[in-house]
Amino acid sequence: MSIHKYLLLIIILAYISLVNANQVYPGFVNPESAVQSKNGDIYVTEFGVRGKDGDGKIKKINANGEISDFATGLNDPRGLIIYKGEIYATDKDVIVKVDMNDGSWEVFSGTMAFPKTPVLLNDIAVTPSGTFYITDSGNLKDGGMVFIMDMTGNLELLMDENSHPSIKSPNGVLPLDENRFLLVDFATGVLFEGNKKNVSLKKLTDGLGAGDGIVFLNDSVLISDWKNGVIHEYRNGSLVTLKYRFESAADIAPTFDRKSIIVPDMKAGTVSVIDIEN
Ligand SMILES: [Ca+2]
Ligand SMILES: [Ca+2]
Repeated sequence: MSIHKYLLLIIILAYISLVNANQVYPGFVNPESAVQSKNGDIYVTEFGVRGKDGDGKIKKINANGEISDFATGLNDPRGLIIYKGEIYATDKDVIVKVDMNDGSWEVFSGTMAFPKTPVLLNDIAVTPSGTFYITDSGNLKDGGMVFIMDMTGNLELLMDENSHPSIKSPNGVLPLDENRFLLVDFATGVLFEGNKKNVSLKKLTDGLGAGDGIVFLNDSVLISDWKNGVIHEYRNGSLVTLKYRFESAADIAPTFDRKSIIVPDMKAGTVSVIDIEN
């Protein structure tokens, strides 16, 4: 490598570390989603090889930054959430429940429990009273679905392309209260506000690229854009792209103190924790 190329590389690396501040944890194989528990542990899904069964994991980053396998033997886990002391995760075509004490897991809702055959289960989110929203991204172009699950594991189809033609490949979902929720579509980059009670869907904005995760933080909505490796901020009806750069920003999550966000970078194999300046 010539001295000029070497210096250019140094400048690029310095720039990357400057714009993506705080901690970066390497060594993940296709990390997709993260959640932080109140004691500071960060749980990260990694689906390994897509379509290969048994190589999916949930890894744990403890408060000292040490990374370990927490739950193993999964297939293609993506979204995960902590509710009443348990982890619930989507795993390709089932929902699993993971014991937070030892990482042992069981299928909570199997494939046959779905009213329509799941294809690529993606995000999972829950309201305070225990209504789960689960997205299925279909073939990533269309065929997606949004399901509702209760605490007994019973599932209902809330919407799909037949009932709502703008549903193509739903990915990130975030409840706002017991009925209203935000939904972003990976295929079209459209952000919607939905209503479970009257099964309605209203477009808020487009231009989100391949929309993945949604976080509500400090009166603004942050949406990761997997394809462009950026995070967009939606506030008061307008859209701004934040300065942070990734290879492929997957499903973002707030830290437990809600001061920072956790960004799994699927292609880079890293998990970053970044402060969002306001
Ligand atoms: Ca896999
Ligand atoms: Ca996702």
